[in-house]
Amino acid sequence: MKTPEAFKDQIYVTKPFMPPLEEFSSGLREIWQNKWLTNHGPVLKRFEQKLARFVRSSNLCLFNNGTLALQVGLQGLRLSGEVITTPFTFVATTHALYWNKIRPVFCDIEPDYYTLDPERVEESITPWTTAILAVHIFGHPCYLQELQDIASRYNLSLIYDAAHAFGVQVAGQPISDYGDLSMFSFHATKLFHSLEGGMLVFQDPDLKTTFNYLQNFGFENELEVVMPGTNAKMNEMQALMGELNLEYLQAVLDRRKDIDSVYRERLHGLPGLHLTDPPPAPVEHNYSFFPVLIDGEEFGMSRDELYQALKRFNVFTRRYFYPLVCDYPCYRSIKVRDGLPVARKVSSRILTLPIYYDLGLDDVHKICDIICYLQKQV
Ligand code: T4K
Repeated sequence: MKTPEAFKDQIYVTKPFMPPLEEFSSGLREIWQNKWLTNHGPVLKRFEQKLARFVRSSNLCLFNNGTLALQVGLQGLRLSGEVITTPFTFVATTHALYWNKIRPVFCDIEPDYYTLDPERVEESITPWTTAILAVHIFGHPCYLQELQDIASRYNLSLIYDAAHAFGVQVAGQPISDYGDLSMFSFHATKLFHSLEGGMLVFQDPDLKTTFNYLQNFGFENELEVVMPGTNAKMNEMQALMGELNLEYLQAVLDRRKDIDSVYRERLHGLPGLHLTDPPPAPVEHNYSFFPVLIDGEEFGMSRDELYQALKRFNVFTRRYFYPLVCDYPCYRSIKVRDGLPVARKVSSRILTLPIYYDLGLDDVHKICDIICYLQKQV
């Protein structure tokens, strides 16, 4: 097989979708005229209303990033003690617990979609458990019914880190309909972004006031502070980017679906490369990542060797999420009940391939050519 040519420019795991510059500049003109840049300005209010229609709920609150949204969410629910969570996630999930002085209890994941394994969750409950913090990792919905049953039976809060799950629907309902609270990240690397940003969607309408206090220093009015809040507000430029991007969301989802199909068609059956099945109906997926697992022996090179080899072709994949969060020095002292065998296996084999709106299908074919070439070389 002829050696494929390297890409001229670097291909990253993701690239932000950018709306037409003219639309952004015309929005900036409005902001310039308003001279209102943050603290619940008119663009933010408009964006909030559009999102409320999108998630079919007005129980939402916007933040300057997803991490602070989650920290505020946990604080507003007044959680303490232990919270059961996954080690196979971005560090921010666990950091949000730590910043609330909550002890994370790491629990193993299931091997199909890499979300929390409900059986392991139930085994991890102690008298100190107050909540389950599960992650819809790569946009794969968790075992929603099973986790809800456990949460209801043990009277626990059920919180979803839905950082990857914007746009995911289950039986025609937004994924935020599940659990007590969902946090979405609108970071630049996400399929839907507001430069940086975050959103909480929740079931209890009374929480909205609490979250609004908590994200704005606890101010009730000029003279009264009702709780020790932080500063976690979304500003007007973020809101503008989000508002514009919402108009293009369907186009972004469609393109990602096409990219996902090409990868599946081209990489299916490649020895040592395991594709993750798309979530089954009635889930409408958002194709936020394209994760594959590499079995080093069968593939002929390890996941890390493939990751390095792809760089020589200017393809910059990522090992999301390796190492496991429980293996970072700041969390290593926390004992885990079992060895987290599934999470360890997945984390040591995972590789997420490039997927984003501007990635041409020819480029996806070329990435597949390179992977097939590397596999045959060994
Ligand atoms: N929970 C979960 C499960 C999460 O995945 C995240 C964030 C959070 C919570 C917290 O939400 P936020 O507070 O971030 O809203 C990135 C993102 O920074 C992070 O938001 C995201 N998860 C995580 C999965 O990925 P890095 O350190 O991998 O980002 P970075 O800068 O290496 O970017 C990745 C690639 O994206 C680069 O190779 C190039 C490309 N890129 C990046 C940026 C920032 C661009 O093309 N343009 C850009 O502006 O964490």
